[in-house]
Amino acid sequence: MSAYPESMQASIRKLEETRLTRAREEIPMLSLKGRQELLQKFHPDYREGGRREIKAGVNKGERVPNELADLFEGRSYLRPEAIDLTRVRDEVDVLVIGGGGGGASAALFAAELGARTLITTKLRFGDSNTIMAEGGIQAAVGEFDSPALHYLDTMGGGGFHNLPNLVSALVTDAPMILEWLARLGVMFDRNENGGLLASFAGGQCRRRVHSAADYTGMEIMRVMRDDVYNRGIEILEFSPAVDLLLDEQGRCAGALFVHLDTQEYFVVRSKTVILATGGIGRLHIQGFPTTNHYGATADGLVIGNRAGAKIIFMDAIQFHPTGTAYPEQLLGLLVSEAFRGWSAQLVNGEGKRFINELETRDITSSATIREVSDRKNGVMTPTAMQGVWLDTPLVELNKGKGTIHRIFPHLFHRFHTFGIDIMKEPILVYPTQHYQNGGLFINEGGETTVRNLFAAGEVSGGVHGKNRLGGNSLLDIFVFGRRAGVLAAQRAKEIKLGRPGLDHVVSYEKELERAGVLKTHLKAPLVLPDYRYEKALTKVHH
Ligand code: MEZ
Repeated sequence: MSAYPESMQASIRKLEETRLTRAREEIPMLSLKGRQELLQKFHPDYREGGRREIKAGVNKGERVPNELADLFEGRSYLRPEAIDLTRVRDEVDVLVIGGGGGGASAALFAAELGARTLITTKLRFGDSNTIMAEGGIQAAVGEFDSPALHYLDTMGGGGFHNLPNLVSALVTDAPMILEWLARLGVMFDRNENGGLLASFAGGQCRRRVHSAADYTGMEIMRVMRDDVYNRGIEILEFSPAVDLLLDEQGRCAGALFVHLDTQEYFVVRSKTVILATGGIGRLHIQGFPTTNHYGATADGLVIGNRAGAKIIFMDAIQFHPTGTAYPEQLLGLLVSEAFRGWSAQLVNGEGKRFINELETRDITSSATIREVSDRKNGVMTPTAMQGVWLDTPLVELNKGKGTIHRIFPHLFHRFHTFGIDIMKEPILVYPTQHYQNGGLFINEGGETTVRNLFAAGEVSGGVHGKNRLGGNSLLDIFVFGRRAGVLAAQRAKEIKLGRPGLDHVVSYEKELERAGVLKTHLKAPLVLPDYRYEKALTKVHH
């Protein structure tokens, strides 16, 4: 018996009727012009009224999503005048803020160089978008692949906006990072000869995504956490950073924290600081659901901006084409792009394909939005959510029986819990907020425009241009985590700690006030998402 309600089954029957002919159908990739038109008409980044200018600080004039602009206009989490900056809990060489893959790798490489290193994290060590990553990590190690091809794909995927020096660092470090992870003990999928298995993601000319089934991030974090614990690196959990501290010369010199249980604040002084606070999915840009973990509330961007770090491409948000649209309990959760790499097709309510599934994410998501909102070919759920089908049984048909159990055990189990057998029935999907393509501007060493402040992973920007390719995020956190960790540890050797202060917070707020946009009722960073109002879950605009 199907777990889908009768109202959704008519379209499943249409999908089944067309499956065998569809399986052989070729849909050409769109022309550059066709892509541009589709984006401009249907991608949420281009929606009228979705973004506005920042009115104060170093990023004045930049356009960012309204939800982030609100936080940039909020008040500091703690009133600077009430802070006793002598309440110092720790004094270290390298302070790493964030407990995902970027933070863990930065800390490992800094500690390796002898730096006294501290990791702080808002929730538990490992709670992050890294641990939720499904599909895998890119690295050009295949026989007919090269970093040069990886470079071209990444630039093309980002609309050629990407900063070339960062892309070059990304793709040339990638094989070394993959080997480092494998040596640490990450159990990547391998073929019968022991070689690394690789699959396609959108926008790639070669199979280049390496996975550990469909829980690659979980497997990587298992190993990362062990290594951090084994090396005795200190970790402070449940301790969000609520502001950065700058010395008399405007260099980063530590951070101010609040303990989530006690609400007491404390200071960590540090010669260098690495922000690895992750993404912003829990701001639910334009009401979209998200794939992100609970702590993804833009904290690093908020405190980095306030401290004077430049941002780049923060107008570009990534909506992953295959967020779950049914059942409602799974709304927005990721259904890996790897499914499309393994031949699953996107199918509308009439049983027809509407886009080549290996177009980049911005294009595929825009095509789905067009299918639902403009062409009215979506499939409606009983709670009026709409989506299109991801024809997962095709994977078993094309790639052989048992492929889903082997490659997608986690997703099989997740849907099975709700009575849906994805080997026999499709999954209803709709774009979901997945990633911020931009972030804090960094150089190849991971340093931001504030001296001694580094950033790694999703909080940083530039490398992905305006649209990241699948598998480049698990890669970027380790490439730039390592680079930031190494440079911060080296730099720390030359630094004499200055006197940390919060004057920059006071002057930023004054500037907001003068511009008439200070939101006195809103504390920033948000720290935890706010689900008390209707804004959060099902308010997707079709
Ligand atoms: O890099 C990603 O975001 C990725 C590979 C996600 C996925 O679809 O699995």
